[in-house]
Amino acid sequence: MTQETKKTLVVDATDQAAGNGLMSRRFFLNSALTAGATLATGNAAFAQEAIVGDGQEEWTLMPGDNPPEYGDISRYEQGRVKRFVAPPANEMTTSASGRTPLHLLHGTITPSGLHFEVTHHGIPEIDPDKHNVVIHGMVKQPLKWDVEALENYPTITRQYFIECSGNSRVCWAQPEPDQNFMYMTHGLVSGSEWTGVPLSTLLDEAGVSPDAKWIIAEGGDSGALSRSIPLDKAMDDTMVAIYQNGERLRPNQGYPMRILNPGFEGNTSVKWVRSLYVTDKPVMSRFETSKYTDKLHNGKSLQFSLEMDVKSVITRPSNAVSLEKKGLYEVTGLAWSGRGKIAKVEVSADGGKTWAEAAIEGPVQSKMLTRFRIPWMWEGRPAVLQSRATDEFGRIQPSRKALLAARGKQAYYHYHAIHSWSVNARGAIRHVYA
Ligand SMILES: Nc1nc2c(c(=O)[nH]1)N[C@H]1C(S)=C(S)[C@@H](COP(=O)(O)O)O[C@H]1N2
Ligand SMILES: [Mo]
Repeated sequence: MTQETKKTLVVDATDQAAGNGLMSRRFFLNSALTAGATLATGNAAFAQEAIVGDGQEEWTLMPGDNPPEYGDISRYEQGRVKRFVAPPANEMTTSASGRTPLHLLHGTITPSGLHFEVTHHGIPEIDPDKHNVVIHGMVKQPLKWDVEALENYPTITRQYFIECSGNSRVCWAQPEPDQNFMYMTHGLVSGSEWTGVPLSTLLDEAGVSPDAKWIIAEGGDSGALSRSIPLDKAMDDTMVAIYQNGERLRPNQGYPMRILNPGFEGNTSVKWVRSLYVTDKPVMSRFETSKYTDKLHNGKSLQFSLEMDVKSVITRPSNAVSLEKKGLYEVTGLAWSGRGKIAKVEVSADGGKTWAEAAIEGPVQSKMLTRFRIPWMWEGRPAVLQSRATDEFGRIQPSRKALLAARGKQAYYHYHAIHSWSVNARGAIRHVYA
């Protein structure tokens, strides 16, 4: 006997928060579930007798495998992987990236195996017994540590995002909006829990000269990637990270130790760090001159635009799915700011004409991904879904038009405009410029 328990959902005008079906962020709590509303993507109804199927699936008949020494994901989830982007064949570079599939993930912590990576000279295989980081230059006493020595210090554990400032760069000048799901537009940002020693602790021990202003961090990879970090930052929240999500760093994330500069462009978070040279001027390395500088309209370039911007993106729904039927959906995504906490995320379903405030999952953490969500009643009409983040300093994510006007199409790094997903009457979703 099948019981018809679904009631029709009565949508009160007061539940509507903005045009084209956006509901109050409290809608799920207040009315939807008590009114018996079902999500358009929700459960299928079932007959009482069929609750547990016929009980004959093979995994119910025999004990399963013994636990492995290191757990892996289900073999049915093996498609949830990064996208590897190799250097273009015509370019004299070894830079490559692996991009996080944000559209397949939830929460705010990126699984370590899916953290994006950018490596300009490949991934060195470092023996931790033969690797040290040294602090030298304008200090009283040069010092060095291997990873075991760092373990003896009081560590701090914090959640931070890392974003490559080249993330979303296809959105600057590419005439057609990129449709590679989210890999190419947003896959160079990830969030992790990092554990390490505050750099200030190590600098204090070495005794920094009062005239010092910069720290030159150099990696132990074959290209010795180096970046200049302002001393103020180094004394504030920079850390030498040795753990990621509770385990030692992965080789691609900088094993056995890396610099982590919270909120700064990813390139400054030097992996495999081996040298921290204290000095009074920046080093002007390749990665702060020919790369990671921002070309302006007038042909000049901005250097040391280190802090990441306020940014957000809807991860679901996205162009990786299409809406099968009309009804209630949850729109969710991520927001972040390189300066501090996210204060507010607004969502629009009508291409920015009207906005509703999304619910934010707390506690919100500074310089970390923040998840937002809002209910949306899709009536089968065309829609343009957008999210717009504001940080605690009042920085608001700009429209693409405003960002292009301010920075010009020659810009390459630090793209952070509002991202738009268009939904057509059949429920197909595409990335659009709006
Ligand atoms: N030594 C070294 N550090 C490096 C890189 C590198 O190629 N070599 N890539 C940088 C770049 S461009 C970015 S965006 C971040 C990415 O950090 P992740 O690979 O852990 O995500 O690492 C930075 N640190
Ligand atoms: Mo980067």
